[in-house]
Amino acid sequence: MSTLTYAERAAVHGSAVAAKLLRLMEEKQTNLCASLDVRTTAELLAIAEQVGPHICLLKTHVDILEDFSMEGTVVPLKELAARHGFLIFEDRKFADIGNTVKLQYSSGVYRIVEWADITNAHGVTGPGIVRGLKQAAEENDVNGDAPRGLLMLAELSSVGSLAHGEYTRGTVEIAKSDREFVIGFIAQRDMGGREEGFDWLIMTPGVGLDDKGDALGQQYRTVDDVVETGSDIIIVGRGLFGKGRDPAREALRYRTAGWAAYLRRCGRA
Ligand code: S5P
Repeated sequence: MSTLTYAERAAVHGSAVAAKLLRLMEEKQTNLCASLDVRTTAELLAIAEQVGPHICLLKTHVDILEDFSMEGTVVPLKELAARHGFLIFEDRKFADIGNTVKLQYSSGVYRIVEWADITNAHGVTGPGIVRGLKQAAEENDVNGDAPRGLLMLAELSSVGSLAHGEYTRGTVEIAKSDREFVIGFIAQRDMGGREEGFDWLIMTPGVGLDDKGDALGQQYRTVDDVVETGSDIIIVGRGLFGKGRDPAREALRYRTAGWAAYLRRCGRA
């Protein structure tokens, strides 16, 4: 795993969006990504406002929202992102042939490519998925001011996941097909690649300090555990806002734990 600081990595990173994210992590001193699986735009924006000062990234599942619209949801969310200084990650988990995912990324109700800095994809369909998504990202970025990055789903947090062994290795090979657009992985541990010149960001969901899991197969690991095994960004959802929790307080708690674990890993603690 990387023992460099986020600032050191930002300075030389080949992806504009990864460099931007790493820079703001260092400036804000946070490696926390808030995952807000909520049903209404009002809830999304209210929690985003509370956790905004503590996060580097906000992860959405916009297809859960009952009232999504570009004007009502995306515009205020982008305003919050600019005000608090965080990027937006739509957890779309694309999993189709290149031509189809290109359309899913750029059209329909959500037009994800227009507003999400980062999205993600499964490797199951092969490297065409990266090419299709990249074409949509390039076509959207006509002015060169909308850099986009893709994470590949190398491993999953849920019980009985099939994403391990050969599947994970194959997904890492797909990630190597595009050095600039693929910025890293959703994974539970480091995925290597540094000897070949890759500096992938590892983002890890399934993080919780108070619960072990849920009734539907989710499994939680602690902040220290995931950062020690190579996670660069901790993704926390219900740990922040579930069970009547106070999102601002919990975000500060996870942020503090995540930053301390990162400093220890870099030998700076
Ligand atoms: O392996 C995974 C990958 C993802 S992206 N396991 C996950 O749980 N996720 C996502 O992370 C999931 O879709 C959800 O949005 C979030 C975890 O939410 P929590 O409430 O369990 O922290």
